[in-house]
Amino acid sequence: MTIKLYELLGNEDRRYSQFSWRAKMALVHKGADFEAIPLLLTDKETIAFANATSVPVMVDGGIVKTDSWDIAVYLDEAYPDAPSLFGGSIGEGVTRVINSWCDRAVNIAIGPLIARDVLDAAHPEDRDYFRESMEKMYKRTLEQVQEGREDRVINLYRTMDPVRTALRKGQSFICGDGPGYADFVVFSQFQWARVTSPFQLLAADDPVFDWRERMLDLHDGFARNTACYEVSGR
Ligand SMILES: N[C@@H](CCC(=O)N[C@@H](CS)C(=O)NCC(=O)O)C(=O)O
Repeated sequence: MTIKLYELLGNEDRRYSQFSWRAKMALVHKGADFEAIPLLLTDKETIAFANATSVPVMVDGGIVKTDSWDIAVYLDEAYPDAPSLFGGSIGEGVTRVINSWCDRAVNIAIGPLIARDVLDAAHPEDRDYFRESMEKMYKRTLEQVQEGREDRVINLYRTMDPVRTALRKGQSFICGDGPGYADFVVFSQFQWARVTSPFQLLAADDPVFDWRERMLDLHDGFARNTACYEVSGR
């Protein structure tokens, strides 16, 4: 049966929900048959059946999951014969830490660098809502949040140091020789930026840049082949 995955629809078909990218990468890794259903940020009606106000929302037969982490845990439990996302309970525990670190550090490092660009990447019908909710969160205008980003991108470089160090030690992915859910979580942040902003986040000589390229190459370029800003060296 085809799994349904609700995600966000942006301007010119940009799929800009980073949490949905986590779920989509997990589904592709699992080899699952799934259909991505794009909806507007302001369309809460379509996902009301799930008691959700945010995406991703996943429907697999009678099972409904409304959080990216829960989707990953469900997929590994429900489809144990497909390639693993966590590699067992120790991996799940460690990935949970990566998930929190990503939400609290990587997301926070990238968000202010692209905040105003994301407004343009949002669907025109969602822009008022997006600006209002984001400016309430940041307590500043999106223009003010993004201003001076060239001087602040160093914060992202520093934030990524644990990943960079591991890659320099010779592992190709955060999960080791092959990718797992921890890679999808961190990658989702860079994919969000790639889909919404032309701003250069990574230098081409950064090992994190090469890792991001490997992530984009997975599954015949599944993540590469999406509406985005493709600028070399970012
Ligand atoms: N913890 C949730 C977060 C989901 C989330 O915040 N999704 C955003 C899009 S990336 C959303 O739908 N926001 C709804 C809104 O701002 O109204 C998860 O991991 O799934």
